[in-house]
Amino acid sequence: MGSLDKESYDILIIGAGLSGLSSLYNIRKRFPSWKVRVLEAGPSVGGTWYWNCYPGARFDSESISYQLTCDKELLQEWNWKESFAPQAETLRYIERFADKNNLRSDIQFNTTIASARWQDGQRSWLFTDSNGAEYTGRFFISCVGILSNPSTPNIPGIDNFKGQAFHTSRFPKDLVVSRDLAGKRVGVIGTGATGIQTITSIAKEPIIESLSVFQRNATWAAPLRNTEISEEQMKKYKDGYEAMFRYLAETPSGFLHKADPRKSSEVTHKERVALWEKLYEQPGFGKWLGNFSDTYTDREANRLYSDWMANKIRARVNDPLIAEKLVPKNHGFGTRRVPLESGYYDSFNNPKVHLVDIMENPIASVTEKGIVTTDGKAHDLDVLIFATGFDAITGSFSRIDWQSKSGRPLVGSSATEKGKKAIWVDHRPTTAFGILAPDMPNMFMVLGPHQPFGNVPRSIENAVEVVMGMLEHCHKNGFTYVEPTQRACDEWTEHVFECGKGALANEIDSWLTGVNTNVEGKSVRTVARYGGSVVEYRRRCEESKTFGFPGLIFD
Ligand code: NA7
Repeated sequence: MGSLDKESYDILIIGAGLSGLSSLYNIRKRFPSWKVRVLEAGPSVGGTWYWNCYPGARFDSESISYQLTCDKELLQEWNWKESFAPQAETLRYIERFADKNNLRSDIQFNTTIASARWQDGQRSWLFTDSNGAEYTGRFFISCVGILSNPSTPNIPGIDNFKGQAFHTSRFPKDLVVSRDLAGKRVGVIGTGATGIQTITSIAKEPIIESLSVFQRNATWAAPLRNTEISEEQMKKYKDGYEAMFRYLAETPSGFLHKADPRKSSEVTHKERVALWEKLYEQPGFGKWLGNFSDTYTDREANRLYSDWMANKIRARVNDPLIAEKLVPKNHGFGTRRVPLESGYYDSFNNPKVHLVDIMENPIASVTEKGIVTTDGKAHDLDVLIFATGFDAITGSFSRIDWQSKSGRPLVGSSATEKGKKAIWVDHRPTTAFGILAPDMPNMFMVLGPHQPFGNVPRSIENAVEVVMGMLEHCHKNGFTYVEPTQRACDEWTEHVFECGKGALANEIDSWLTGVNTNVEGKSVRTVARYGGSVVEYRRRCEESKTFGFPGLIFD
C-alpha cells in the first residue's frame, strides 16, 4: 500500500480495467526487469465491469468476441455461459485473468490519482494520490477508460431528495432489486444503453410499486436475443477461436458483424426488407452493423431503415401515443451507439411503468419527495437512478490535475485558473495515433481519444501492441524520452477528421461526438474517436513502426 515516501517505477499504469490488465500482462512479458505498478481507484480489478453492476448490465457484443487473446490458456479454459454475458460473469472472467496471471501483486487498489506532473530534469512523471502519497514513473500508460467519469445533471434542488439516489455506475453493490425495491416508487432519468438495460430489468420485478422513466430524447434499440451456451457449443467455439480472432481483425470495428457490401439504393424494396427482417431475427449487432453499406452515410438509406425500425417499435407497444414517444426524432437509427434490448419496449405495456416525456415538460426541480416537471406535476419517488451517462473519453482524464512539460493542464478551457492554455481546449483532443498527446512526454494512452473503440477488447489489444512497440523502440535504443511533435499530432487529428467525413454519426450530439449537456465545455461537437476502419488504424500504426516512428521525438 502507498506510503508517503516517494515510490519510483520504470513504468506506472493508471487503471486496472481490461486496458490496465492487458498492459500489465504485456509489460511483464516483454520487459521482465522493469519495476511496474498499477494504481487503481477501485478496491478490485475490472474497471467498467467492476463499477457498472446496475440491474440488467450485460454485453451487447458476443461474449466469445470480448476476450483478451494474449492468454491462450485462459481462452481454452474459460466457458462462457451466455452468448451475451451479464456483468457478473464478465467480472468473474476479468478476475480470473488477473488471478491466473498473478497480476494483483503489482496492483495497488483504492488509490485515486489526484495530480500528475512532468518532471523534466528527472525525465519522469510525478503522481500524487488523494492521500498525498507520491509515485514517480519514467513512463506511464493511461488506462482510465472511456466511460468512467459518471455525469449527473445539475438540476435545481437535487441535493434535497430524501430518498435513495445514485448514478447507474455507482449502483449499490448490496442492493438486491427483488428485495430492496419491494413497494418502491423508482425513477430512472436517461434512456441510453444503460437506462434501457436498467429500466427493462426493474420493470420485470413484480414487487415494485411503480417505475417512472424520464426520457429526454428517445434512443433506437433493437433485440439482443441472448441465449445460453451449451457445453457442446462452447467446445465448437473454442475449436474455432483462431479463425474467429483472425476474422475479427479484418472487420471494420472488430465485431463479428460487417456491413452487407450492397448499397441500399441498389436493391429493391423487397430485397431491403428481406435483409432487415433477417438481421432483426438474429442475435447481436448485425441489425446495426450488418446493414447495407450506405446506411450510415446516406440520408435516404438511413431514413428508410429508420422508418422500418420505427414500425417495429410501434408493433410492440400497446399505447400508440407512448409508442410514438419511444421513436427517436432527433437522430436516425444507428447514428448513435445502438443499445440492444431484451424486452425494453414491452416494459411500457406494464401498467406500473410510466413514460415521462421531459422533452415536452422538462424537469423543473428535485424536491424532498421526488421530481417536479414544468407542467407542475409532482412525480413522487423513493429511489432515483441517474442513467445519465458519462463525461466520456476526454472526461476520464479531467479528474486528474495535470501539469504537462510546459506546465499546462491536459483538459480544460483556453483560459484556465493557472493562466495556461489547456492542451485539449474544451475537450477537443489532438493526439498522435490516439496513443500520445502533445507536450505530454512518456505518456501513452490505451483507449485514448482518436483511437477506434468498436469491440473494446480488440481495440485495447491493438493499442497495447502499439504502445509496446514504442516502448521496445525506447528499450532497444536506450531512449528515456518520447514525445510526439505538434505536427504529428495535427496530422493525426486531421486524418481522424478526414476519415470521419460523411458519417451521419458525426452530425449527431452524443458521447461519441464529445457532447454532454451536463459538462461545461462539451457543447460543441468534435471527432473524439477514430471513425475509420480498425484495419486502417492498425495499418497506419504498423507502417509508422516500420519506419522508426517518424513524427515522434526519441532521446
Ligand atoms: P448515454 O448513452 O450517454 O445516455 C445518457 C442518457 O441520459 C441519454 O438518454 C440522455 O438523454 C440522458 N441524459 C443525460 N443528461 C440528462 C439530463 N440532464 N436530463 C435528462 N436526461 C439526460 O449513456 P449510457 O450510460 O446509457 O451509455 C454509455 C455507453 O455505455 C453506451 O453507449 C455503451 O457503449 C455503454 P439525451 O439523449 O442526451 O437527450
